[in-house]
Amino acid sequence: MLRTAISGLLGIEFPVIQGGMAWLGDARLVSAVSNGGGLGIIGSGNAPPQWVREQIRLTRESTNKPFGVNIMLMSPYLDDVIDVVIEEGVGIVTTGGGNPGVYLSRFKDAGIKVMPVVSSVALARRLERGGADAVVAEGMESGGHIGETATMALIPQIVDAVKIPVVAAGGIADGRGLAAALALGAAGVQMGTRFICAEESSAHPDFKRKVVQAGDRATTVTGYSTGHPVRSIENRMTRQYARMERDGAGIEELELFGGGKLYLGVIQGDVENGTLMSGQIAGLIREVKPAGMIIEEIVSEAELVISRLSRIPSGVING
Ligand code: TUI
Repeated sequence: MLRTAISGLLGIEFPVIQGGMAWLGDARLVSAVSNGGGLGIIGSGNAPPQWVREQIRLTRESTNKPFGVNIMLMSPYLDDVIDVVIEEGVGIVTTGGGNPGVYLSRFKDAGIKVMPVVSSVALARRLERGGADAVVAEGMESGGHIGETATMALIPQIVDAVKIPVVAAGGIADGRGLAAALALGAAGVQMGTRFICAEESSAHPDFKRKVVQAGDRATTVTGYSTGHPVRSIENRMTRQYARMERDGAGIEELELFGGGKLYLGVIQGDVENGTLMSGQIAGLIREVKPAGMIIEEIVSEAELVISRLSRIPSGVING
């Protein structure tokens, strides 16, 4: 059940993809997600190319299922990371944080399936023309670097604009979300925040606790003034950053202040002074559990929701 165009394209059992989170998308989480029938994605973020190569090799030691690498287009090591991904024979790439148009042919020539993460109809159209195999359409409910449009509005507009499969991301953490995404025309979902709280995630236990304890209004967006808005859990770091933005700090000063804060928060566990990138759906997450169980539960819940909806007699809603 629940096989879609995306499970066929990627060779995975369930249409559930793990977002390529910087530092957290390491071999342990990626292999757990892929072994659970989803698609694990190594999050290259700003990491040096050696780290990415090592994670690719470690992942292969722990799974023979498909997995991918997310390439963060603002990385200072971008070209070297692309070389590593091609040299290592990775089969699937997602991109984030920019327009991957100029790199598409390099990936395609290497036989890599490419799924850029987009937050607008215009970019989805352009990348389809450039040869993208699918797009991940990411709403502004997501954690990390975000666009402007919410998932509920973005997905059907992108679905109508392109012929390639569309994966929905942003604000999805359970089977209701997966069913809703399918109803909007998506072929699957990508989840980041839900997998922060996978048992196999290397997120610091204090960061996992912050996500589990988060309510619906726990996150905030900083960085509009730099052109790179980022959603994270509100803490001393985001309040200080917002104060600096209000006081007219320049991009350089803000970038200097923000530098290294993601690792500090999510790996080292400094939940007040670090950046805790997380989506709005953190409020729905109540416990840490194994990645395989997360996937199993979301798929079986989506199947239940879909079968309930399909049995609704016309005119009776929620009956
Ligand atoms: O990329 C993400 N989310 C991210 S990247 C990231 S790395 C980071 N690390 C430290 C500080 C700041 C960032 C954290 N979260 N999501 C995919 C995504 N891509 N969302 C939005 C976009 C996007 C933005 C602009 C895609 C294309 C784009 O194109 C602009 C253009 O040139 O057309």
